[in-house]
Amino acid sequence: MGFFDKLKNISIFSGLTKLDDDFYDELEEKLILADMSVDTALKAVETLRKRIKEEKIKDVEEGKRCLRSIITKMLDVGDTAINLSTKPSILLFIGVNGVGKTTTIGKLGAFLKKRGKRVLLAAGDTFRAAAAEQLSIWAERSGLDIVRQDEGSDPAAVVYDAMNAARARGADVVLVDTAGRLHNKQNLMNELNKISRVIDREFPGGARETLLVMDATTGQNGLIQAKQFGESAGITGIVLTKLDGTAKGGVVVSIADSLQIPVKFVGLGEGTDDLQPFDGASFAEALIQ
Ligand SMILES: Nc1nc2c(ncn2[C@@H]2O[C@H](COP(=O)(O)OP(=O)(O)O)[C@@H](O)[C@H]2O)c(=O)[nH]1
Ligand SMILES: [Mg+2]
Repeated sequence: MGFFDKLKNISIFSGLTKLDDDFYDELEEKLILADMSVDTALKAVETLRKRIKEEKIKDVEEGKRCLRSIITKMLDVGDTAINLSTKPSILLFIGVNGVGKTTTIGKLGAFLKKRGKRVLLAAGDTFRAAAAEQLSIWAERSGLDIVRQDEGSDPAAVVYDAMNAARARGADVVLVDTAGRLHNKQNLMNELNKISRVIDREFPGGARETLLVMDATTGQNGLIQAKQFGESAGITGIVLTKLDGTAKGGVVVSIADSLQIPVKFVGLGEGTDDLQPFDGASFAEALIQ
């Protein structure tokens, strides 16, 4: 069983038997039902129409393969691997409350540890004590180091501590959790800038990523949020969570296409193993059935 089998496809091609005008209309409708934005669905269908004509495709099955390759290409907007080229490398997780930042850090920490990396977690969500507690549970479960401070302390101070701990303990990767409470852009920018300055000072030239975590079930709303965060934060990759059990995988394509930022990981459940590095071709194959 492939990992993306947990993604419910909506049988986009079922019932489509002839490559006529109805075919394109129905296809577009089904892509939108799978939570692709109208723009992205139109673009995919128009590209397919063109290629079917150019390549003189007659067979629906071949049309399906063609659409998969179009979707794969739309998803290919940058490097899907995370940059771990320096010791330590620093990954910052941002996104609104409840999207799955802390859970993703727990899962990714375990994933990296399994691959021989020394992982340090930084509990930069100091807004609620429960957030650091939740991260500590993940750290304990997977045997990862963690740096935390009291509720209400400055997230940049937590990051400063984490940088020192990373040096002392020889960490390969530092995963930094943040709060999702940053209700306006100025706030967000100030807080992220402050964290950035600390990292720059402590590890000049260190490999760094800012990963925007998004909840797939929020669909097009999530896309608007992502745009707002993206304008402030210099995002280098997307983590899309909660793709398990939704029939809304199409949103992945809209996100990559409209933000031109690569999806790097997807979450398909709440367990330790429910995180997967993203691969556009496998995803397109699972989505277009
Ligand atoms: N089904 C499912 N639930 C998830 C996934 N990722 C996170 N969650 C759940 O979403 C809720 C919020 O996650 P949390 O990590 O606390 O979000 P945060 O506020 O962004 O840190 C928790 O109940 C998680 O267990 C996922 O990939 N699939
Ligand atoms: Mg959290």
